Amino acid sequence: MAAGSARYVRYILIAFFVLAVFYFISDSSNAISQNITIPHGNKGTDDHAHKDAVLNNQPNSHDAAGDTHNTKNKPAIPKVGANIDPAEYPLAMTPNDPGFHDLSGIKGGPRVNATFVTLARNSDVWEIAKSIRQVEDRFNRRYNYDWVFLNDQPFDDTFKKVTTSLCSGKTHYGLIGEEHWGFPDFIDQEKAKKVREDMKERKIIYGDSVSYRHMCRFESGFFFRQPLMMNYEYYWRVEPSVELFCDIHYDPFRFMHENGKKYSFVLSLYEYIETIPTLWDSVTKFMKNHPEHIAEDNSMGFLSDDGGKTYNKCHFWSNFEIGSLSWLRSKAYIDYFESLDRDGGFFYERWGDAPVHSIAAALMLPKDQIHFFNDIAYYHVPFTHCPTGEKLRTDLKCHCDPKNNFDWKGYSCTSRYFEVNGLEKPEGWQDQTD
Ligand SMILES: Nc1nc2c(ncn2[C@@H]2O[C@H](COP(=O)(O)OP(=O)(O)OP(=O)(O)O)[C@@H](O)[C@H]2O)c(=O)[nH]1
Ligand SMILES: *[C@@H]1O[C@H](CO)[C@@H](O)[C@H](O)[C@H]1NC(C)=O
Ligand SMILES: *[C@@H]1O[C@H](CO)[C@@H](O)[C@H](O)[C@H]1NC(C)=O
Ligand SMILES: [Mg+2]
Repeated sequence: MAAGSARYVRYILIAFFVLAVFYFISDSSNAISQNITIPHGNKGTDDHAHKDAVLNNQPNSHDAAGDTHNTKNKPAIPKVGANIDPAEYPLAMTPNDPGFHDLSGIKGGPRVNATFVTLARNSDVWEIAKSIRQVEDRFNRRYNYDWVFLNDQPFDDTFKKVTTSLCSGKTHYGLIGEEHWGFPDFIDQEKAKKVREDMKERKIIYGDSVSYRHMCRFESGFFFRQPLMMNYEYYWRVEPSVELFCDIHYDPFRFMHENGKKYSFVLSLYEYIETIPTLWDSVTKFMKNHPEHIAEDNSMGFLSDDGGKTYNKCHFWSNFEIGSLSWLRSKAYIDYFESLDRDGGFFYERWGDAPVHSIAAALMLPKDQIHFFNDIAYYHVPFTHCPTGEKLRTDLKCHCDPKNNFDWKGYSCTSRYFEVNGLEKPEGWQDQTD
């Protein structure tokens, strides 16, 4: 009897021990055994339930699908999140920095409060799919930042299914309210219509389009205050049909955040003057009414060749932007947008969001808060930014033809940007001027 009960006690102890070991293993490999169901279970929602989405730290399908679930061969799951000391994970910016060449798995270290953002129609689904695939392959598969999609019409199931399947981070879908996509009441509809007819006759690109104007006004003044965007501090704008040609080895959001950058670009050029004949008058009026918003060390030299009297039409191309949402939500930027909006040029002309953003950044930010990402190679029809410097291109496994690089050609404003900022042009630029 006594011997028998001792045996039972032993069995019970062993059972406990086995359970404890099992629990320990399953807990330490929690993220793996959770599989992709947990992160994906939260994806594709329209609601604003954001819970743990910001600084999201779940491994994703790329991680889980790529390997077997063999914990022995699996590298430790990197620490990822908000509360990690950035000093523990220095940004590897050049090939000589430790960790630069490691592009495998989920990158450890902190994440910035940031998201990708795309304005698109349902019919753009396959073109945005191409863009997403490249952004994920070249960068986001290792970082898993969220992606916000915005539309003036409800997104359909195909759009949501396709984009959610391609994004490694969480996806959110927002419907733009009428107050952000339509004619404000102070616009004279007849006058606006006459302008469109006239521009159509003069064959000005998108000159007769109403929706293009709503799009430009939305991107100028409203995307950064959509409810879904209020959950973030930084954004990276991605349009349908764009390409990324080089690996991105470090987190550009972290670069922006840690270096105090508020706006960035890869391509710059001259605007068609027919679309903005009175934009500079409007800007001049704003500067006079709000001298308090003009930065002391501004980039007026980028915008004007005569100290501000006239606009030289230089702007950063806004279909690519990584920037600060807090800056766009600041009183300075809102005062600027509202002042321009009242003057009516989004409808009585065809002001683009590119010159609107660029003029704001150049006048209201100190020079050193604007950044040129030479190492992010990019294409949006018809222009290419392919990094200058053969060593850089091979280090980053670029697949762009350097002959197509637009930076140093006559119609680009990037040379002027370098001059205004006293920057030295990258070696080899002379070979790409035509
Ligand atoms: N939801 C929605 N999105 C739009 C509309 N018009 C444009 N967009 C989006 O707004 C962005 C800019 O529009 P684009 O048509 O690419 O304008 P663009 O870049 O000046 O011109 P392209 O050279 O044709 O690319 C893209 O992300 C489009 O998908 C619209 O009417 N509704
Ligand atoms: C992983 O996910 C698949 C499909 O969602 C499910 O069938 C499987 O049981 C999951 N595995 C684990 C370990 O949770
Ligand atoms: C991210 O930024 C938004 C907007 O400022 C803020 O409301 C939110 O609390 C931030 N999230 C985190 C985790 O810091
Ligand atoms: Mg476009």
